[in-house]
Amino acid sequence: MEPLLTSSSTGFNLKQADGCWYESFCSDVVHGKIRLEDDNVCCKDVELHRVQDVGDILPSPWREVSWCNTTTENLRKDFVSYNMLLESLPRVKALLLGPVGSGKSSFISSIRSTMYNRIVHLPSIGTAVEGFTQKMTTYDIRVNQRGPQSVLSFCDVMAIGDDDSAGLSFSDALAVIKGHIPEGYKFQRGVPVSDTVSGYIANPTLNEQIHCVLFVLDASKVTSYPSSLESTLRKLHSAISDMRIAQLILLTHVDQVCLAVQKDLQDVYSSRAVQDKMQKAGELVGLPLSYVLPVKNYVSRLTVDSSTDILLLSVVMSILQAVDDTFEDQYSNPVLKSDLDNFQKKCVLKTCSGNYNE
Ligand SMILES: Nc1nc2c(ncn2[C@@H]2O[C@H](COP(=O)(O)OP(=O)(O)O)[C@@H](O)[C@H]2O)c(=O)[nH]1
Ligand SMILES: [Mg+2]
Repeated sequence: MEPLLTSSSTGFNLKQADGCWYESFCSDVVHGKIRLEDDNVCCKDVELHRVQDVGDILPSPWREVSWCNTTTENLRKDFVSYNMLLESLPRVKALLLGPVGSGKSSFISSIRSTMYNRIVHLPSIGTAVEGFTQKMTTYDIRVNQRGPQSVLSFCDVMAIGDDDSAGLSFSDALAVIKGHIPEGYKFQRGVPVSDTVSGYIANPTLNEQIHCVLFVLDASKVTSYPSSLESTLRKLHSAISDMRIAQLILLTHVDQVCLAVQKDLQDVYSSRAVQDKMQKAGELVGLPLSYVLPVKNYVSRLTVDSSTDILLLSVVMSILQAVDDTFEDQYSNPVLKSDLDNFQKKCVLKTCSGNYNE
């Protein structure tokens, strides 16, 4: 009688003979002979239950999300009808900053996919070692493909490197944030942006500068990023805080750190692995967990789905609210055009050295 099923970890064997099932347990060094006194117990019916390791799934989610189509629709409506606190700011510019392959370009196409209700392919996505995105490119987000422009746009730039000599340098990142860099500028390693660059914007207005920085990190790599990247991120975080510009952390690839989340994105806030990675992402930059937003970009699906859209649209709403939160204390309310003009005058910057010319 050959065993039909053998489990080496439990010493469990299951056999069938003459229409009967027989079960037995062999002794092993770990478990010994622990279960049945008699071997080859004959059973009429055998029910097999597989006990999965549920350690990774928390008993209840730690952030509440209502995963239904109504939520997606409400988020979409809230986004397209959003009125910025600063009414005279026509467009919020969010900059994506992160290492190569963290999913910056994929995130932009994912947001467009959500809005167009179909998968959008941008040309600059891939796995080139040094990153595909070399140029400063601004992507507007329309409410649908031929519809009006929303209040939000994203700036994609060269990836930040493990240290200042590779990728976007610290001073170049600050120059982008302050609005000195013209659209289409091609970054060059080892050649910092200066005011001799063609199209250099010497006196950027509030509309030309970045209003929110999104640090984009890959959940499957947050525990293995080099410490040099951590110090670059922390330095940027500190400089951006001094400039009173909103910042958030976007944690991509959450589908790659937890099998349950890969199968069902709705487990994202029940997954201990995702929670740990979010915690780690916050620590890398130096921001609290509430600033960390998990997403799964559209990279393999050919159609959009409601759960993915909910996380993506939640990021969009968080950006707009974070920008409002940072402006709230800088303006009287209601916001007047004169307030904006005064603020813009204050924001005229001398150089890319990091200081406002107050
Ligand atoms: N599984 C998974 N793959 C992703 C995700 N986001 C991006 N990718 C993949 O990661 C790679 C790099 O993405 P890309 O957007 O070009 O990164 P960038 O260098 O930061 O612009 C591409 O192959 C994407 O398909 C995600 O959320 N989940
Ligand atoms: Mg890119």
